[in-house]
Amino acid sequence: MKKALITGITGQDGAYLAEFLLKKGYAVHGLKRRSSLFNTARIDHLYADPHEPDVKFRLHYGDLTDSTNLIRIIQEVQPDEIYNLAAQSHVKVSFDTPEYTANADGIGVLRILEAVRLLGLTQKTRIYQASTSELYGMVQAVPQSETTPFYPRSPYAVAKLYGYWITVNYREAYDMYACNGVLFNHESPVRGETFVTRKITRAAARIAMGLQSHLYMGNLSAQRDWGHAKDYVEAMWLMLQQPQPLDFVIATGVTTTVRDFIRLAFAELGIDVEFSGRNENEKGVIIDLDEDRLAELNIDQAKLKFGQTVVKVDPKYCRPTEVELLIGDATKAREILGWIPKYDLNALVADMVQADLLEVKKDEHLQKGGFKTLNYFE
Ligand code: NDP
Ligand code: GDR
Repeated sequence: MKKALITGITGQDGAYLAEFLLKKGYAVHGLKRRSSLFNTARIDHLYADPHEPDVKFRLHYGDLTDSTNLIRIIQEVQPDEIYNLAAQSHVKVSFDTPEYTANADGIGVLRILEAVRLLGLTQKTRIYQASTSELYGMVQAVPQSETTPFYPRSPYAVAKLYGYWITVNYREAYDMYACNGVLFNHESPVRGETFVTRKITRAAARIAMGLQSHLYMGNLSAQRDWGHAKDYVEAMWLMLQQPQPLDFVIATGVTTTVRDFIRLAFAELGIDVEFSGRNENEKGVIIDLDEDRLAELNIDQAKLKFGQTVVKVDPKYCRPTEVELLIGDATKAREILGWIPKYDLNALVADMVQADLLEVKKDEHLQKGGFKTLNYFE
């Protein structure tokens, strides 16, 4: 039985990857940070009582900023594959916590590679490094592929640039099987609530149900190549099953503005939104309601009004330096890995919006029963 160690197992990708590897028959070990509240909501369905014999899913307390702890866990687990997904992964937050982000997202990668080298596991353990389309930053050429030059635009991207190159360097210097997946944005119903897609789908569902009146956004013109996390974790695994370690771009090849993602999310609920105004004064307004769709989803139309402003701009959500346009060329992954995504943008939006609508309906029941629900929207 193959053993995998996933750092960042409590995050979006970690959860999907753990589920994927367990289905493939792997024993899955995960690195989990200590926190004052449980932080395992995304992987609770995979949990197995560690007191039972032959448990295939185990968690270890650890942190990418603590090398002694990483060495101990890797020594204990002796993994065939390490997926290094742990990171302070929010680009805007990296401007607020640049030093920590560099430590976890940059030097953290070195700590993993060094641990494997020091433990004499270079010929046994294959390593996947979670690299990112943020490396392309300021647009040099589109679509972006494995040969497009990097120009990072945030402390997050600069830290990930170090992670990218130290992975390449250890591969070349020590003959390690280590590779970078340069993944473009990928989302899902368990995407962190402060990333733009989830912020939108969650707010659209709450606005439809009358629990919130509008949504504050940053740069509506940014363009992203959005895929589904379920498709992307399969690509991570495929990268570690090849005869040679190579770096791959993973993307859908379709780019969309934040503004259009908002339109699609509301449209999934039967609400037509149009935008007017410019920059800070831009706003999104309800221009039509699809009565049949609203009825089908049990949404009370009386809570929605034509002309209601549902999107406003707050510059505090803009970044000091922005990445305006990402669109990936995943030809190499298609040709060598045989990787083809199953979800397109419409399927992704539908999956996320429907999941959030269900959550909001649950919240509505709780509120009617006098219970408090999560009410935080940054
Ligand atoms: P999430 O933010 O959902 O998950 C990040 C994970 O890393 C969480 O498990 C988090 O733990 C953990 N983590 C954060 N800091 C540390 C640390 N110092 N030590 C140990 N664990 C830590 O990210 P995603 O799942 O979306 O992304 C996975 C990886 O892929 C990240 O490295 C990200 O930068 C990268 N990436 C993501 C893309 C995307 O579109 N999703 C695209 C390209 C790259 P906790 O739950 O305790 O916070
Ligand atoms: P990104 O994702 O920075 O691409 O990084 P995010 O969803 O945060 O932003 C995408 C784009 O939307 C614009 N935007 C807003 N973003 C947020 N979060 N909140 C807003 O209110 C808002 N309004 C507009 C942003 O300016 C940006 O242009 C994600 C992360 O998962 C990284 O870890 C990963 O490496 C990259 O994707 C690929």
